[in-house]
Parts: sequence; structure tokens; C-alpha cells
Amino acid sequence: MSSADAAEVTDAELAAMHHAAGLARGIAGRTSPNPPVAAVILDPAGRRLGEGVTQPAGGEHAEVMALREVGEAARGATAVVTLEPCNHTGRTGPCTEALLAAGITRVVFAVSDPNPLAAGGGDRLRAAGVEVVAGPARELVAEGALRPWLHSVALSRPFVTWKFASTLDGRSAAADGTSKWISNPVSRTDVHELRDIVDAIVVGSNTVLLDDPQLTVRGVGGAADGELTQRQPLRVVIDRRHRVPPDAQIFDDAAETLVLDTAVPRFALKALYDRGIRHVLLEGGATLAGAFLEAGLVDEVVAYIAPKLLGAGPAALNDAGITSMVDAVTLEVSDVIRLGDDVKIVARPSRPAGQEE
Ligand code: AOF
Ligand code: ZN
Repeated sequence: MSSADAAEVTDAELAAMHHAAGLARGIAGRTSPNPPVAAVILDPAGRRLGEGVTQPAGGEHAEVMALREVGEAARGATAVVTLEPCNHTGRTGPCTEALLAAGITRVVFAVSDPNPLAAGGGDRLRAAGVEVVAGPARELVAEGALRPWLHSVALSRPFVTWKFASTLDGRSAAADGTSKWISNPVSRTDVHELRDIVDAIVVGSNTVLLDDPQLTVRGVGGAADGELTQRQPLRVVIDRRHRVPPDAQIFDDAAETLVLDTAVPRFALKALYDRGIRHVLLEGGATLAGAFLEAGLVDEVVAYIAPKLLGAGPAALNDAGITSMVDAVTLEVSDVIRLGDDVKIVARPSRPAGQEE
């Protein structure tokens, strides 16, 4: 897309795209393997006629949902979509044809569809005489709700967010093994918000044996305090030697659980990708995180740092295969947020040339 294309966009369309980006954020974690997409239909005066979002996997695409809401008024209207309308028949029909049949005469989309099977929607629409503007707010959308999906399509593996909580001196538990209440309640709620937008939560068998975590989403997304949120991510435990006992909390009926008996992170991710998982939250422990990091399989780091000092106790990260300062994984910090007295840091590894990506 040239910048001249983006300049063609109207203020109302740009505002609609920002609105759509927000709608798409609201369905993160609910559409995989499909991308979380949102569409807004505008009348020629730029007024919002309707909107739609991608339905859970196998369901309708955003454009179809929006067109359904708008009905006959779509004739001569503009569709503003976060992702290029698909041009293929997958589990649903092509959105390009639905837009044409509805009489849409202008389409604005932010990000081109990288899926070769579905791509080409912009060209198809142009060929049918529709005005197409590609690229407005591309960065906002690509760095927002679509980011894990875009990443996973490019790499053919899920996007991996590694989350940990530690004291200011980098410890995830005290010397006596106690690890509860490192971070404060605000941070703990924030973790549930994070779990709420991923497809799967991954831990190692050690974490299950030591902490017996539930790995569910509670108290967010409309659920009352402490109550289970309606949609739960898949719980995954990497347990090569089948050490996790059947009475572990992860095997309760609050959510689905998968045991993977591989020691190779790449194989684990492949198995999850094949199940339609596009965004994984890696929650522990320190050694599993080290293995992922060493393999170049961590795409985002979310750290909750509590202003506490222990001076002894296990580290938040172990055995990442690094012995010298020159080999340290360098992170690019994208966000620093205060959660009460805790500090949340969101960062991504800046990969040296030759490594994955
Ligand atoms: C759109 N609008 O809302 C979404 C799109 O198997 P299907 O038919 O559901 O197609 C899945 C593909 O369609 C997916 O990989 C991506 O390329 C595109 N998703 N496209 O026009 C949407 N979710
Ligand atoms: Zn579609």
C-alpha cells in the first residue's frame, strides 16, 4: 500500500477503524484458529450503521455479522474492517462475495490477510468495482488484537507470552518454597485478564507438583469475584514422565486439560498449533521458561515485579543456556505499568540475526 492510499481515508472511517480495533480486542482468545476481526458499516455520511465481530471458531466472520445487522441499508455503504476480507470458502463463504451481494461500494481495511488461502480479497473487490483502501491504522491493528494471530500464521506455531511474578531481586519463591502472594491482588487480577485473552495456558509438571495450580480464569470478563469466567483457555501441562497425579487441580472439570509428554518446546507448540491454538501463555516454571527462551520461542514477556526482597530462593528463570553477558537475551520494553506497588513490565526479545523470526 502506498501512503497516498491511506490518505484517502476519511476521519469517520479512521474513527470507525479505531472503534473496530477496540471491538476486536474484546474477542481476543475467543476465535482461534480464526483471527479476532471486527467490521463496522458506515453510511455515505460516515454514520455507523452496524458492526460485527468474528464468531468463535468455525462461525461467521466479522463482515457477515455486521452485514446481517445492517440489512438493506448496506447498499452503497462502506465497510471498515480490521483484516482484509477473505476471498475463499473455508468453513464459511467468502466475505468478499457477501460484501458485494450486500451492495457495499467501499471497503477500508487495516491489515492484509497473510493466509495464502484467504488472501486476495482486496483485489477481488477492486476488480468488482468496489473502492478499496488498504492500510489505515495498520500498526494499531497489527500490534493490537491481531498480533498473536499474525505472528502465529507467519511462524506456523502459537505466539508465546511468558508471564512470571518475582520479587525485586528476581526470585519466584522463598528459600522454604513458599511462593504464594509474591504479587499483590491488583497484579493477580491482571494475570486473570491475561489468561482471559489466550487460547492455552502452559506449565511444566514441576509447577503442578509444587503449586498444584488451578490455571483457570476467575473474576474477570463479567464473572463475579473468584467465580469462573465463562470461556476457559485450554490447560496444558508438559509432563514427559507422567509425574502429575490424577487428583491435581488442573484435572478438575473447570476447564479442559491436555498433557503433552514431550520435552521439546517446539514439538509441544506444534501439537498446540495443530489443535488450533494461536496464543499461549507460558506460566512456569523457571526451567520450562528457560527451555522456551533458549529455543527462541518466547515472543513476549510479561513480568510482575513486587517490591520485595528475599535474598534467597529459586530464580524466576533457569537454564536458558546463557553463561556470558554477551549472550544475554535483550528485551525491548513496550510497557511499564504500576499495579498498586507492583510494577508490570511488558517486553519482547529483540532477536539477533539468524534466530527465529
Ligand atoms: C474475514 N473476516 O472475520 C475473519 C477472517 O475457515 P474460515 O472460513 O472461517 O476462514 C478462516 C480464515 O479467514 C482465516 O485463516 C483468515 O485468513 C480469515 N479470517 N476473514 O474476512 C473475519 N476471521
Ligand atoms: Zn471472511
